[in-house]
Amino acid sequence: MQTEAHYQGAPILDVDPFSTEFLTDPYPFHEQLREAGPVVWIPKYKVWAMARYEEVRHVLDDWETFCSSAGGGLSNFNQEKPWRPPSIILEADPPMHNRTRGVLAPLLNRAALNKLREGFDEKAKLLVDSALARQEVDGVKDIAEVFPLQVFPDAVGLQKEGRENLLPYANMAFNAFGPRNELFEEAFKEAEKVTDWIMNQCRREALSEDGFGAQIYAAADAGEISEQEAGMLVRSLLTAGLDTTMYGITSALYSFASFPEQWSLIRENPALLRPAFEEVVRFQSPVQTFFRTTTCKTQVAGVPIDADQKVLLFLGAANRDPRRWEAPDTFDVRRRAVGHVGFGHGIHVCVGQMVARLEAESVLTELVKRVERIELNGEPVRRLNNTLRGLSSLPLKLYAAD
Ligand code: OVM
Repeated sequence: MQTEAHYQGAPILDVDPFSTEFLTDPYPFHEQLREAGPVVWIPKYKVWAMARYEEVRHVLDDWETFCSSAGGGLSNFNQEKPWRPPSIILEADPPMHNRTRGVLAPLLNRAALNKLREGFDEKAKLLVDSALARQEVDGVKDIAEVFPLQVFPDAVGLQKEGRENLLPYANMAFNAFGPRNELFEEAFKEAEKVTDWIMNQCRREALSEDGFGAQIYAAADAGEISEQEAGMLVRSLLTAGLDTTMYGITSALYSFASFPEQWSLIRENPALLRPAFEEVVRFQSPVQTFFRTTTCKTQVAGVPIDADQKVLLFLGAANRDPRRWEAPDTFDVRRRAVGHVGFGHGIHVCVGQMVARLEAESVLTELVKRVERIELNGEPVRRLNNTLRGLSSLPLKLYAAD
């Protein structure tokens, strides 16, 4: 790595944010990116990068200059064919974005989700029953990957058969935000079979009559969107709604196993549980990066940026920017973590964030009630992904409260 050279007045950083080295331990690279300057040029991918909180927020606020319709990943849809028809919400600008978001948002707000809470809590209780019975569990394979699969596909209204395609599809989509590296190629090995199943489940006839899917089609019946757009919004839920929450719950379990005194704080004061999950999202940033594309010549912090350029936003680095956060590398459930950009920010801020919170709160509430201590019981195994940061295995030992 080197920082001496400059490009259009900005430091050049010769890093590969999608390399094994970077993804395994991003923190030293994040610091280097933040300290190099407010805007950095990454020659390997010919992209502008921002890792400081202020600039990341600024770009996310200015959706007219930094658009999403050219893709949320490295690929520039103005120049390259997307791997799938672009999302009509994530990869769309106003006015289209507002119309599609207007359909999804009311289904996923806190009031609407309250109807799901009881069912989620029951499932969480059963899951913690069996985890406690075993005492030694894998936090990923036995909890974080299990719970979302027990609640989310049912909430959407999916058939039971073929649900094993959901995770591979999400893994494809999140790797596809990065370059065509080995992670990308590996994820796409069964792309056709997985994609076919997903697209089939997006049809009205494949969905139950009482889930998010049916509610999306009701918006088509009401004339807010077309029938085809309804299918595309179901696809968005299936893409963004499952893997992300698994990574979120994994992040929570990993944080509390690593910092047991923080678990004790929540046990003593369960009111801390909600703010604690925000701190988990800030501290671990399960979604590490997103891209925007410039719609015109602009400048950020004095650095001129041409039109049609890709801008890489390091959400995870912004969430640990010492310019914004006190002791940013300390996991502290008592801090005010609100304002983190782990769910993004601005018009594209995660529309499903209340589902994520509800799932995490269900699991953590049950654990807080019944588990005195969560101990690491072996080496966690990292799962690398071009966008998501998480684990494939998290050996834990649970100590029941009496
Ligand atoms: C989508 C979508 C939305 C957010 C994240 C995401 C793959 C996808 O609309 O398909 O990640």
